[in-house]
Amino acid sequence: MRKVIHIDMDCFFAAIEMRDNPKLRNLPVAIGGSSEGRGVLCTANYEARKFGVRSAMPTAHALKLCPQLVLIKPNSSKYKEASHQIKNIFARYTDKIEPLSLDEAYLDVTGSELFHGSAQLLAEKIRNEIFMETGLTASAGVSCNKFLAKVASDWNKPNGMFVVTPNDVAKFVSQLPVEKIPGVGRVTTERLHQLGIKNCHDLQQVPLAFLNMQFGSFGKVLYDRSRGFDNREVESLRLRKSLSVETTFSKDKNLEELILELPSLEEEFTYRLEKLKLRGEFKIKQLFIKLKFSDFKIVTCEQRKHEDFLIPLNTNQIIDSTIHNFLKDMIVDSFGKSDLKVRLMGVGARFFTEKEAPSGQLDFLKLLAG
Ligand code: TTP
Ligand code: MG
Repeated sequence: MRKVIHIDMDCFFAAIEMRDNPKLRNLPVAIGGSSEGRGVLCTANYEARKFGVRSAMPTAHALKLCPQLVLIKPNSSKYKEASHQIKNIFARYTDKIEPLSLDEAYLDVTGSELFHGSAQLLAEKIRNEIFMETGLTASAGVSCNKFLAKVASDWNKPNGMFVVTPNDVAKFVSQLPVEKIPGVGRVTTERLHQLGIKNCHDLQQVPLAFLNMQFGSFGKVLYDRSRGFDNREVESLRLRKSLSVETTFSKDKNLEELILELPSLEEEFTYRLEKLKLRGEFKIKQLFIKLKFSDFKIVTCEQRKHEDFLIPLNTNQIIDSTIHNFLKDMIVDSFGKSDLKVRLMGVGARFFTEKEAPSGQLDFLKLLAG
């Protein structure tokens, strides 16, 4: 049985601005771009939320809802500093920390013997230390897996905490609205509602095969979460050693056709890497290509030395033409002189671990949350 704590800071950017300027404390405050430049809001304090002001809302619209709204431009260095402070506090209690963004992380505290193993008391201690050392409030969820801990941290927000014990799980999930399941956005919610499925109790009545048919691989996630199941590990950055994406073709491909498929895999890879970047710093050690032939034989080709090419610093477009050509050459190498066609192709990267990471040269992923 795991013990997971999910910590999420309350109206993070806005709370920092209110801390630094107490005059703002009782006013509706939002952080974001100006209404002239078609700006949007990063977040708003709880006072502004009473008027319906929300994250990602166009500033112009927010000002219509709440004309007295105090608008502040983002100060990202301050937010990063507070983010570092809270991560240092987490590190006092566990090394299994999975940051999800600047203000949010999962902590696996299964092995902790503090407070006689009470994760609830430990979460209380962490919230206290955050407040004492940063002047900011955090909310916490405590449970036996990531899903339940995350939902629980939202339960008594702001400045609150909620525990779902193993005995409470069935009762807790059965009344949970489907839109509370992380990953269920507006579109999935609408589709579930059309099917007459409003909460997890309704969802539990639906066979897995039907969910698979309606929602593809997300069907299994819905099936599990509606029962309170989630066996994903808390993945600390140090544990993350590689990232790969692959695709199985509906019809087997020859060499030329494989190369035509490369850009879409590169795009998917870039997208996944961008998402990882939000959680920390990753330095690529080695790229690789994987091919599975029609006889199911697998061939991989790895870049031998990272000095083989230099990835331009500070580029947003991670896969440029140099890397594209490099991957293309690896596909040609892996394919060799085969008479067979290929049913699956993958593109991946292995990362430097913290200890191995060279300084400087491969620093192209200087990351937001790092
Ligand atoms: P959240 O934790 O989603 O929001 P929050 O901390 O402001 O409010 P809550 O009390 O509901 O947790 O996001 C954390 C910070 O990330 C937020 O303060 C601003 C930033 N952010 C954006 O810049 N854009 C966005 O669309 C969102 C959702 C957040
Ligand atoms: Mg938050």
